[in-house]
Amino acid sequence: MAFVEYSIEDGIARLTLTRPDKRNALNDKMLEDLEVAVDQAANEALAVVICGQGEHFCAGLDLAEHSTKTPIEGIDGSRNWHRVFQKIRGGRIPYVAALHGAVIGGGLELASVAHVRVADETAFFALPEGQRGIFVGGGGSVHTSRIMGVPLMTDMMLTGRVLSVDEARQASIVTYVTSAGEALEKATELAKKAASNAPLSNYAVINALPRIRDSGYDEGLFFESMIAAFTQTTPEAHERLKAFLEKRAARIAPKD
Ligand code: 1HE
Repeated sequence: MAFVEYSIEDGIARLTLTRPDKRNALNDKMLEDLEVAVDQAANEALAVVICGQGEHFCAGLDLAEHSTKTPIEGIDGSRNWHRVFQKIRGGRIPYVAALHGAVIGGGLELASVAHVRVADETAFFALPEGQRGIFVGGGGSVHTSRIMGVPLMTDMMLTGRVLSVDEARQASIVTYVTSAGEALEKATELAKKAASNAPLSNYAVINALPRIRDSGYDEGLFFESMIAAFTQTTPEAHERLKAFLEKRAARIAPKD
């Protein structure tokens, strides 16, 4: 039985974590299944929504499996997470995470590699690695810390602080909050919007923006100019710019 269900409709793939009896805790098999689904989406989809079945998005690392590992197996395991998560974070297509219930430990690390995060009001966020005697291993010290900042992440890891969805929004961990049960619908709507962009622009947003953020000021500006020139000289950009000038493209409307 696969622990990640894959479906696709109108170019939007949906990846569902399907281990609700264990609160979608991520074991080695689920990580393998996730990689298969991520690879399939890379070949078929324009954007992806990732979500969890049951009452919770994901309770993090499967602690039962973890406790039986030797140190070197632990390193291999963590590097596996990094490899699979990097396919999400630095792939070709945008991922939107639809979060609800527990978004804990490795679950928050998984959410952190999505490009947009939506949570419903039932969501709560924690990093109880310290309580379990372990450390983040799914890239959280790199990705999650860049999203919420080192001070808040340190606080959560040291004190066991649990964030409500409103606190998560204030910390930019999520950028949309919905009523209970509506995160998936909102995430799908957002994925459709992202999917309608030029694929090269999406690629640049996903792959250039984080690198520019991590580079120096001058290097960042130079890199930006190169990407801007590269994207705006493509036939797709020409056609999209022409469509705007010929009034064939939708106008930006004020927020209602
Ligand atoms: C699990 C896991 C898990 C649940 N590994 N089995 N993550 C954590 O420290 C979070 C631990 N989990 C919890 O705090 C709670 O389970 C929840 C808040 C997520 C959900 O609570 P609840 O009351 O709905 O469920 P439950 O009764 O606690 O759990 C239901 C079952 O799921 C139960 O198994 P059962 O056989 O007794 O039915 C739990 O043992 C099981 N379960 N969470 C294994 N995480 C790459 S490094 C990342 C490092 C981390 O992720 S550290 C954080 C780990």
